[in-house]
Amino acid sequence: MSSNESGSDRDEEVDTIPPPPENIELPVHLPTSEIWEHSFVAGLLKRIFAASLVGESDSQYNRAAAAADSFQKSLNVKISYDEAVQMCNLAQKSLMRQKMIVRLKDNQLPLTVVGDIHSNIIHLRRIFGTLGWPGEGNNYLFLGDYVDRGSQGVETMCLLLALQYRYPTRVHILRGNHEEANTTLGYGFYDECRSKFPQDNQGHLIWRHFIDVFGCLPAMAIISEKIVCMHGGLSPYMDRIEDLDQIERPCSVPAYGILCDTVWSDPDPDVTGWRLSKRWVSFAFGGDVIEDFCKRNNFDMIIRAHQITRPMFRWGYRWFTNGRLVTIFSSTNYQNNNNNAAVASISTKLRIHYVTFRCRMWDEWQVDNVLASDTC
Ligand SMILES: [Mn+2]
Repeated sequence: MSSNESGSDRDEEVDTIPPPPENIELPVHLPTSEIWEHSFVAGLLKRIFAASLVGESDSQYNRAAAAADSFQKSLNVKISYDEAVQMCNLAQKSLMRQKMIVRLKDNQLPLTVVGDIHSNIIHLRRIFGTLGWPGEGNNYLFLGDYVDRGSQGVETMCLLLALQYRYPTRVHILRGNHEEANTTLGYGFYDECRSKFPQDNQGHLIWRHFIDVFGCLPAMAIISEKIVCMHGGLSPYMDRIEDLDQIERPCSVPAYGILCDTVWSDPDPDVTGWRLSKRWVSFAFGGDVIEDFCKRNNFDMIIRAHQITRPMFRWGYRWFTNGRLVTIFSSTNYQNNNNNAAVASISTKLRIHYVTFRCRMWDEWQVDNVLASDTC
């Protein structure tokens, strides 16, 4: 595969939300040896798959609420404190069976790579409804940033953890910079836990459980030895990929170093080499760094998430360095930006096809009138 070749694939646009499967029996397409059967996990998945949408039609954003987008709507599913605790406990064990770097083989293709979700569980379900429910023949790799900046981080996290538990060879979830105590304290997930579980100290305790899970998440995936995926980007401290494998989990994301950069750094077309990041954490790196890294490690390309910039609003993804790196962002209407969103689908022949999900407000708003957000 050459990365330019994959860039020329015809893109597909999707602007409908498929209904949840009518038969909410979970798919049994896979051999039973690949399914970790657990009645609690299966029950939770069925409930989330079958849940209806509820709109906040009284809001001042009536028009948007009527649109079939995530904006001002939520998924009607209630997860109890005990259920969330149980899911976290199971997830930790499941995640710790994997290494810090997940190595996906040819028999784990086709694979859909998904970028930032940020608590937008409705859009997450829309992705599954369009590209196939997990366990039905399509595999998934998530690049982190599941929580914060939205209202259903608990539900999003429980859905992803349940899927990873049930289909451990078919669903993989990596760590983003928001899967960390400090970030969740500042961007909404901690407050969401407190408001959803107000009794006693349950909100704080459930947040602690999720933080323990975050500490177990792997930080990088390598697909067929050719495509490397992470949330943020490269690190000047990482000579060889294997350096990341040396970090012991559970762990927090430190203020500097390989793991910090893997979840925080960004490519920058105006930079040569390394420069301190405008985020005040980690670095920005240039195209020369990307080329050098791919050559040294024999990779074709890098797929990462972590950013939504104005040029990405139309298609949800953006190329750097002649297609050697691509950024994907997978949540529509992020922070009311009316942006479209994309996922990258990788075929069994390692050809990449981008699917853009249309934000319902896209046609009605002029992109020039809204502020670009550069931080995720
Ligand atoms: Mn991020």
